[in-house]
Amino acid sequence: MSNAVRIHHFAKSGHAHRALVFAKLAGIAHDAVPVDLAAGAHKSPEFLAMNPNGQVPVLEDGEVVVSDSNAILFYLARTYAPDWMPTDPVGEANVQRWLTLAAGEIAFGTCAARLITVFGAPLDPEFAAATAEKAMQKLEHGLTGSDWLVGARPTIADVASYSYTAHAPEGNVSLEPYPNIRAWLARFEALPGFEPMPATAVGLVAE
Ligand SMILES: N[C@@H](CCC(=O)N[C@@H](CS)C(=O)NCC(=O)O)C(=O)O
Repeated sequence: MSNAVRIHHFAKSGHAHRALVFAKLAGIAHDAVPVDLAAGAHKSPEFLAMNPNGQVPVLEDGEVVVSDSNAILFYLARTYAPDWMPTDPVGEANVQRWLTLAAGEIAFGTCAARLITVFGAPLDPEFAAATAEKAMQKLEHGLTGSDWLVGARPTIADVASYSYTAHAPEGNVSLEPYPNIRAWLARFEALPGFEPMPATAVGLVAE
């Protein structure tokens, strides 16, 4: 039997990409299990038994089941990749600050803007654009004078913030005004093991 963790994902989900790209960057053996969102597979009884919220990503590690992308990053780092998560209280608190941004302004701004343009989601485009701009400004400021969001090496703070920020232009959120973010994205993409989320403009089609 395989010792690999299983990551249930959808190829065009930035939340799922967070979990997958982390497994790749950290060299964690994993099987990527596609979930056909277009067919409603994420609302099946089997899937809801793993995640009652009916959302990807979900991680299975033997008997352990973890849903929510940031929770998955935390679990994987603590279990298999300790270098990616500081253990001192200040470092850990700083990582948490960025996970909050990823679950806040990035999700409701940068991600939402892309949900509107790519998937036709019935969300408020003005709110999404304004919230995305707040996310961008916080990242740009946080990367002033430093290569990574927390400390001198990449952590799960960078992983959680990467996917939707890299794909912000798909939601008509320009990266042009943010040189620190653009340099950080390039640095992240140069890490060994990095694999991108597929670029998309065609909607909710499983790959
Ligand atoms: N807070 C969750 C959000 C996950 C999420 O929004 N997943 C989306 C794909 S990006 C999804 O599964 N949407 C289907 C649905 O909500 O019905 C996380 O971080 O994992």
